[in-house]
Amino acid sequence: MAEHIEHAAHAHAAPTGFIRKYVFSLDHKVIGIQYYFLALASVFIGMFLSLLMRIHLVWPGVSLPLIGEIKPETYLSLLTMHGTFMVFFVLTTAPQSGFGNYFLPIQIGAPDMAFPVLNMLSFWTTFLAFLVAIAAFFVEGGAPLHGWTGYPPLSAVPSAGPGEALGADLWVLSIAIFCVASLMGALNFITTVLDLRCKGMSMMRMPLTVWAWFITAILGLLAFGVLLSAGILLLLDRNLGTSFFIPGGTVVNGTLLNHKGGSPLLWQHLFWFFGHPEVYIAILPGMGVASQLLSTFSRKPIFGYKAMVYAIMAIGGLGFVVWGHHMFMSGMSPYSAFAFSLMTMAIGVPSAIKTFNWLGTIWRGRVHFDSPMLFAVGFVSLFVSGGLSGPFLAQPLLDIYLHDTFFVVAHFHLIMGVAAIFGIFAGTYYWFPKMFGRMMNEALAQAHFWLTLIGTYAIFMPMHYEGMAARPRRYSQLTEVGWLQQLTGVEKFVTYAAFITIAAQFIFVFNLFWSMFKGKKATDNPWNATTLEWTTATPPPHDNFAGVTPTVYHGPYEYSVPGAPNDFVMQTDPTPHGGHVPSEDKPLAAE
Ligand code: HEM
Ligand SMILES: [Cu+2]
Repeated sequence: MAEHIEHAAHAHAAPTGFIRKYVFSLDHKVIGIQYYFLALASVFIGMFLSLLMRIHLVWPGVSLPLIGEIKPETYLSLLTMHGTFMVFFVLTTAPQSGFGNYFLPIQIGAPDMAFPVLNMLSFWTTFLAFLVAIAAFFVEGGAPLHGWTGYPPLSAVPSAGPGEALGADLWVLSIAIFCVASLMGALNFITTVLDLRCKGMSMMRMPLTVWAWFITAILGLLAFGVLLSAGILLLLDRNLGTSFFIPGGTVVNGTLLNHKGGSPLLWQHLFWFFGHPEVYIAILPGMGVASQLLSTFSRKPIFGYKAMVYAIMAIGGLGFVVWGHHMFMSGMSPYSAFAFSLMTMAIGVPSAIKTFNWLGTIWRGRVHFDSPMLFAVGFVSLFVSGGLSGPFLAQPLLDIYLHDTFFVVAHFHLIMGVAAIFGIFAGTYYWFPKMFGRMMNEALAQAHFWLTLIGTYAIFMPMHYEGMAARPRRYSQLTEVGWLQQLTGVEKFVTYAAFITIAAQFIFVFNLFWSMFKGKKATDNPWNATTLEWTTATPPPHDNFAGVTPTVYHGPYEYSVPGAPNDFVMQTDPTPHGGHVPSEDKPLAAE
């Protein structure tokens, strides 16, 4: 009875009409799927823009059907919007707001998010930000040139170039709206984890996915507030004549601007105070998914659960004190540079703890290489490959040479871009049966995995060498530059690899939609996993557990427990099982 009252306080009646059910829905599961599809649309926009860039880099004069010739300024617009869509609308949206929305409440045994209306608002606000960003393509001058980092004075002065007038206003506006939406989402996630855990779900029994979403939400709450303020100041500089970021004496196209006293460096500090935590906002949920899957598909408890929790916290915390490593070239004092360098390398410690614990988890496990597991292993591989170049870039002396070269492009695509995308794929193949009630086609999934893994390495590995050969980034046309002639072959190779990798993504999309309607029917727990989403129906009912609040008796990763009847013990299993219990919690205390 008490459970029912508690339950009713957070529940809302199942809606009936199409609009309330699928459009302005309050159901966290529908909202999660909406975020997912927004990210899917964005990733195709982002990929398309990257393909245009790759084509232009090797055949600068070619005229494309419908698009025509790509001018140098168009290249910079493509670049800006590629980075913007990928970072904000894909990597911030799918792993956290998409999967987090759908599975966080279920994994902690809650009927919904703490604030369902706020949740709906945060999705539609994100959608508005998406529309405003798209609009930037279609206004006079087109999309802005200033890159996803929006450095002033270029981003602050409307006359600084095509795309820097209305296009740039729309860009800043879009980012600001996105920040508001993310702040709402972060509040909701944090409150839900703190307040809505079911009986027995102590913090130290939460799946690592929940930990990752929780810490990511805290990072978001701190980081997006700063970017929002910076964005508002930038809008003021652009439209109301203030001078936060524009220094006195700035001359643009022969005209002396009427601004004084501002500092472009102020923007860099504010932006990167957001920007570095942002890369963790993108990657932490993927780490959660990888931990969950490596344990499930190795049929072994996660190695060092508590160490994994503390490592996520440490990465999150240290993430706020390293932003200066993006600014070694800004003329900062060598003492500050040394401090930022030291702090950056300190992040290597919790990152290595996570990596070794992942390896410890699969070590001597009975590993099943189903597609979710392949992508989880791919995630670890990309995270390590991208991570190894980090300590090089963290050395101010080396960074002075490598900064703004393709070495950096290689580094961040591997560790943040593609690793996080692999986390999204892993989550999709793993949770699709629960979300849509059917299995995805495994043969197509395996083909998708191998093509994507080999393809991304083929695209991004050679970029390290290009960077070391001093090929600068954010330049539209370098085919005529003497010392870069020797790279023409590598450049072509990368572009062909991009063609193949992007083509492989159509296998994924086909599989996604085909399986929704034609896939094999899924059971409630197709992977024999232990966490709460696998205890409920497939797909879950409107209030997740059909009116019964679950009670949790076990940690999240009790696989191959000696004496237990199966090789997995569900978190809700009330029966005692003999032998040693690997969870760090006492087995049968439901608190
Ligand atoms: C199909 C895979 C991809 C290809 C072929 C690709 C290609 C490129 C290229 C050619 C550039 C421009 C480099 C330059 O001239 O400086 C770039 C920049 C960038 N990409 Fe990607 N990319 C891909 C996927 C991604 C993903 C998944 C992300 C997610 C984080 C991402 C984020 C970025 C960012 C943030 C920039 C920098 C934009 C800027 O400098 O303002 N990319 N990418
Ligand atoms: Cu950083």
